Amino acid sequence: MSLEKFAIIESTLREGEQFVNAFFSTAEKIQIATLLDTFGVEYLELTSPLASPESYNDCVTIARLGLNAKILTHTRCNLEDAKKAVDTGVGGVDVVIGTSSYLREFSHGRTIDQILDIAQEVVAYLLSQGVETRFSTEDSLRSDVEDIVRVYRAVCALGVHRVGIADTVGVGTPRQIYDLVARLRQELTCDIEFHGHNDSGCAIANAYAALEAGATHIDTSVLGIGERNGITSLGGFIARLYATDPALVKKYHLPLIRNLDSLVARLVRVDIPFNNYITGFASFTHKAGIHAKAVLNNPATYEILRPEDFGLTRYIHVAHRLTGWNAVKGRAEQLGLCLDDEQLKYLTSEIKTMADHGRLTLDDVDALLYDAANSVGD
Ligand code: HCA
Ligand code: CU
Repeated sequence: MSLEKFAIIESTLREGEQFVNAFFSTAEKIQIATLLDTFGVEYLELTSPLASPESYNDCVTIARLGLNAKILTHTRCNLEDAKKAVDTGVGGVDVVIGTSSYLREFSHGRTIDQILDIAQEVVAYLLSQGVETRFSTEDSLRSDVEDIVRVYRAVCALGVHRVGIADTVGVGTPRQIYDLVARLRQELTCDIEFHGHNDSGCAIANAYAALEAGATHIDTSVLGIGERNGITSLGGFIARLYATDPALVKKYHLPLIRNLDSLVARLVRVDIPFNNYITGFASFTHKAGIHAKAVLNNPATYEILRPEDFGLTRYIHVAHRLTGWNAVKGRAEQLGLCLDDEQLKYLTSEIKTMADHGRLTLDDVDALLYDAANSVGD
């Protein structure tokens, strides 16, 4: 497994801009880019300079910010686009062309032989300009493997830095991705990037499988925003790696995930989903009595992510009918109240009965605990 050596290509400012609600002003792009850079991603991918005049200017501006992350832009695989990309002064260019029969037939209309020619022409040009160069096939999962291997071999022979595979429609399973990357790893000496959409919920697992099979670069976006329902989420990918071994992500400034998720959610006008990795509002909330008891004794019983490492805190939810007396005791201790075990057990049964009749709040529970503590000795 090559999990230790990987880089993140953060595409919130490219794939993320393709999310239905996304519109980022130049100032907002700079804010996102700067925060991602402080977080520690190795690359930032920006929208094609051909998309609009402002997109061109934004590439120039962000390339000149002097960030640690390498600035990439993303274009179609033709010479005109590649030249414009180089003109912006970015450090690298990601080119992509569709190789599936769907895209060959219904999008650009080229044959594999024509793709081979244009790929070599564009890659040779980009390399001659001294920029880091990546060549990727769109819809790789629905392309003929032998076709894409042939094209990758040709660009690899020219010295391309990276080839990319893109699960453009989110159809791949972890096993398919693993097998495809493993095959490419055998065939090629250059780096391998994976870009995966999340239409069937596999984007994070697929990115992880790609790494296990020898991929070196993974595309992400904050909250996973992108075309349709998006791609591998930055926070989710980090959670996946951390769960394997926290050392894998110690190069990143983990507490900034919360800032990144909040910033991007605000800018694209969505709430952070309740079940989001790390930053969902319920991500570190424990509810059932059995869970609460064990977590109070040792959080590792039910937590593979330590909230402290992400600048977050756990919450034990006590105001409901699944609660247990250890959780109630924990709450009484937080409030500095002196109640013995018998009282706590009695109060727990009271809470359960009250909760059977409707929603309880923490204030309701606190009031009960305060009353009981104040009446001691009455
Ligand atoms: C796109 C398609 C793309 C490209 C991915 C890549 C995809 O919207 O341009 O360059 O690796 O999912 O295929 O995002
Ligand atoms: Cu994509």
